[in-house]
Amino acid sequence: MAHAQWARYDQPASLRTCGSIKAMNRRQFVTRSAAAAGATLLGGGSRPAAATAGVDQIPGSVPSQTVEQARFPEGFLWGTATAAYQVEGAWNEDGKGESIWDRFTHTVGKVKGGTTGDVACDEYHLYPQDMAMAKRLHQKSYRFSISWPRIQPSGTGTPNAKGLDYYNRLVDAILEAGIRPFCTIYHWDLPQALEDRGGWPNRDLAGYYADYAGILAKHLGDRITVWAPFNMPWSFTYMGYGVGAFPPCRSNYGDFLKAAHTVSLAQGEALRAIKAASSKATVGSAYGMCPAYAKTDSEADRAAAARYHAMNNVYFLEAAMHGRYPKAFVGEPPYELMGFRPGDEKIMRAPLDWVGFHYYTRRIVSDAMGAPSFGGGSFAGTEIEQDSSGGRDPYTRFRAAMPTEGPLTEAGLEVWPRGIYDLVTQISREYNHPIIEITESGCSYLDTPYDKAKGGVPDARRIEFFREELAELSRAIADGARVRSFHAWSLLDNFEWAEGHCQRYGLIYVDYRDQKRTIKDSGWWYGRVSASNRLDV
Ligand code: IFM
Repeated sequence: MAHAQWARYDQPASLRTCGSIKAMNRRQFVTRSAAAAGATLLGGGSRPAAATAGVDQIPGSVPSQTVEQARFPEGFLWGTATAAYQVEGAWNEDGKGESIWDRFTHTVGKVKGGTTGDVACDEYHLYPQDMAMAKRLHQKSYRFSISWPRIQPSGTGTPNAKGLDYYNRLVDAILEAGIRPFCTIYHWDLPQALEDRGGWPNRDLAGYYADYAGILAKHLGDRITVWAPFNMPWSFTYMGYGVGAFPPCRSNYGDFLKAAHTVSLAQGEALRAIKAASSKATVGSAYGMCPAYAKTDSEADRAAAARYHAMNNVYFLEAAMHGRYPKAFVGEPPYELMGFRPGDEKIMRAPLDWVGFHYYTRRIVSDAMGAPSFGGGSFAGTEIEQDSSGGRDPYTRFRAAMPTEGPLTEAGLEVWPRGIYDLVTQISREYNHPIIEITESGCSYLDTPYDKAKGGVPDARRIEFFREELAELSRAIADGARVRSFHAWSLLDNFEWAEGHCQRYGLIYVDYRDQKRTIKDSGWWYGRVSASNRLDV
């Protein structure tokens, strides 16, 4: 069955211009049917914030008193996050090999606007000024990723000294700025040579990946103590192998399951390789998560929401913590399709030292057992699931929709501050109160430098987004969640995957014509928050 996103990607990139998807910058005051549904799920029994607010309040918004009273603990790690392919550029410099994203973006028609990450934010050369800006904004943590093909151009073998040198210099610059370096080992840029050997569905990649992780820990582990093996493993396996929205553009559910299983094995192998190479290492995660709210209070919808949570939120977490997969499927997990072998549970098991996850938006989930056919899922951007009417696949049998009750960002994601409270408290409950790092959260708005604001970037909607969401996070902390950091996505506007330069998530505006950086109003605001641990600044 054809997926909706192909219709868009099949158009030449020149026809898919920035900003044409939807007019999303609106406030929606109309309460829609999902509001009631949102209250029915996720345990805890508390009412959504909107229900406690005044009648005229925007659905999902947080009362200003909660914002004013919010306080974060002394030593809280305020940070930002980026990813190598999205910011570095220098795509073929100093011996770097080709990645699957180089191949994808160099294929006509794949990226909106026809842009590539060849130059991106030129972080490869401009990192000293970017770290100086992070310092100016009182940052305490910087989450960056390493490009595997910069370290091992063909995915295996002797490391490329010039690639290692770059990350040595970067880590030194981060530390000199008084910031904690937080390393994501893999944020989607697989060496093309490994895709040519079968990609993630090939379980040999678990071993190659563990070697790569061990090289990093050996060379950088004297200074980096915080490691996340994979950024959003569900997303890159599903979008790359399950529905083909991302490279390597395969759409086969079996390939997705195999890829996901290799990644679970790789996660476990990598944890052991990192710890063997660096005694200072702590290992956690950077999973993408969306709190799942059952569409109705029916048992079937609640069970579907639980399957969504198992598949999209905790599949890899459960594998690491307990050496098993959670109940994501109707019936037994399709072990054969996954390529699961006896003994794999021991390889997967690698209890994490802390749990990291992102929060952007939420999902409303319903049962699709009665669906006559399966849509196979369809995605735009990195987060938006569209047209789930038929249910996603024949194994999980749920529909997951993104509600539009709250306002939408430019990328079309619903703003729902309460979601972070629900998600953080749920993970805390389910995993015995682990240390939590919020590894990403943010919003795309296209505000630009404005001459009437003396060239500054007045991006009030982003400030509001963070203010309300962080107020909800502070409530979760007050209620006992052991959250020690928050990383805004992103330090800089950057290359937004298949959306190219058409989305801007940064606290710092980047003019891609000359690489000029301008700190947005939200960046200055976030700097004051970082300096004071409060939101009314
Ligand atoms: O830009 C992405 C990032 O790479 C992964 N998480 C979501 C961000 C915004 O879409």
